[in-house]
Amino acid sequence: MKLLRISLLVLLVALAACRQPTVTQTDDPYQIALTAEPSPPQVGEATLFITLADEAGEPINGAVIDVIGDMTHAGMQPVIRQARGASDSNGTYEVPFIWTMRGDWFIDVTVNLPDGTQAKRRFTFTLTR
Ligand SMILES: [Cu+2]
Repeated sequence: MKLLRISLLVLLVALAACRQPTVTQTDDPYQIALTAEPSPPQVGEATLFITLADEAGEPINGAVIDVIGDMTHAGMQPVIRQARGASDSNGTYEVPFIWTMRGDWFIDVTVNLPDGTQAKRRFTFTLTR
């Protein structure tokens, strides 16, 4: 995948043990896709590629995307990231990530669009190694 000059802001934040229930999918017209490299995913460093487009498939740049990676079991330290796409990123947002354990993961993506609206999706992955 070719990426053009994407500026990234990466935040690593410790999260309190008590979490709020979250909406994992909003009803909106946006096309949001997420892939992980390497694929299939394995424990260790990774890169998430999130693509964002409108209803017509036109890429949306300039969004701020919050990413929370967590697992289905209790007591997990979530992996928290944030990405900002450059104005010429062609709707692709590159997020450095780390898979810290094998097992069942979910990646909650919150897209903060330039017009102030939010779109949320949940993506699931199973790491076997
Ligand atoms: Cu875990």
